[in-house]
Amino acid sequence: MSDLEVNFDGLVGPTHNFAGLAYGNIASLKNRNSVSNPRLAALQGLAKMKRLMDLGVPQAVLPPQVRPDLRLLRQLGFAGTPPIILEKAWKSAPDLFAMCCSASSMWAANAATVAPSSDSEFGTLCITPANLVSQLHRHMESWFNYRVLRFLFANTHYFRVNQPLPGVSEFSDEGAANHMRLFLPAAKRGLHIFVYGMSSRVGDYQASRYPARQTLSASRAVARLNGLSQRQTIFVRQTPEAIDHGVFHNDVIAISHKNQLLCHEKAFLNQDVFLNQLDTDSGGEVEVIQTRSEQIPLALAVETYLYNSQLVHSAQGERVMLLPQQCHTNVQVREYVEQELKNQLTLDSIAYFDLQQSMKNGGGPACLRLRVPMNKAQLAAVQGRVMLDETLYEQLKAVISAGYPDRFQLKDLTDWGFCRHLNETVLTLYELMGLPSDLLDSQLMI
Ligand code: SUG
Repeated sequence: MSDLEVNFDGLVGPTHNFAGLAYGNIASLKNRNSVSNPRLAALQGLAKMKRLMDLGVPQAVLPPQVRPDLRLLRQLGFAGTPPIILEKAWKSAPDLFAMCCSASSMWAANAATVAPSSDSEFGTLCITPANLVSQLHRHMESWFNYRVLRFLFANTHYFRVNQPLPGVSEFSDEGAANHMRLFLPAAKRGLHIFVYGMSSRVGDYQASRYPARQTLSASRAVARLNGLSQRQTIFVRQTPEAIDHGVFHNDVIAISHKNQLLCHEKAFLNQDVFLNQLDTDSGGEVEVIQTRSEQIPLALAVETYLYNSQLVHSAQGERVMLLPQQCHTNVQVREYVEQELKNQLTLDSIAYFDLQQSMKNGGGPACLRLRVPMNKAQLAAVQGRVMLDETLYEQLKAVISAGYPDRFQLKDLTDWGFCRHLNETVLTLYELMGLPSDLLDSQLMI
């Protein structure tokens, strides 16, 4: 049985910034070029991890990646020593420079899609890292994620880490942000919902304003790679209307936990048909809570990131919902959560988090974590010192407080001395987390 659900959160890196890189992600576009605070961003993310740990929910940390990514800048034709590469890129291609400096690996929900061993025909915990091909600043995370995951989940008796899908638009994959695993208590099995945004069928209604990021071909391939049978999977498409309102990933409009599915009524194309299929395929075991547009309009759901919340069971068995602070500030959303959802989801408590630095880039609580359902033996087989405990928490906090800038703009990274200082800080984090420094060699390439 995969009786634990471990949250692996991406630790925010020291170059966290607002470059407005993510077209279709309204918050990212809106905050383009505002001054960021990487230290605060990392501490806000760490505080969320600590809260989960205190609730008795197993919490792990994924390391930040090194930025600027000199390997990528070289691959794009910028040659010379690091200071020369940075200067050339900044002056002649500031957009590319910004992409190579993004700290977006913090949003671990996009790192991979996971199937527990109890669901997979391979009998191992299966992980398929996402190729993230829809945007360069995210694509560069993919190969590195693969290597980190291969390190953490190296024990092939328990784990299988696949390679990311081929890096072409037909297989555009953004990981667990477009995947929901439900658990059916009576049947004692998982049911996996794969959500895609793009149909390649001629004549199909497509989003017109913003691009869709996940394809059906990718979702089907991930299901195969993770050893999931037809009986265990449902593939459903996002509504183009939602995408055009800024729902660039499914986890901005739907959330699942155990056998509960909470979603907006505009989340899925032909939603009634999908929900009927879900009911049939689950033998009536899934409890669905749908929000009507009169209760929360799509635009408000996106603005407050209501669905980008986390639903967890504490060690004491309490049901807790963790939401972004924005859901508390907005009265309409707060009343909906506290007066309706609390009963419908039978919540014992509700907690709001200040994740403003991540939210300004369109990343809420759920974006920051990759859920890994596993059992105790598998958890014990994870390599590295990545499980959060009091000591690791204090150590990470100290390194962040001492080494991360509290005021940051992209231009700061044209100073190679400053970059090296940040790289040292990242290396210290790797040491603390028991991760081999050679994982970083390809990115440092000094
Ligand atoms: O891919 N933002 C990320 C946010 C990812 C949120 N993840 C989930 N929904 N699971 C994205 O759009 C903005 C970076 C910038 O503009 O600098 C960015 O990449």
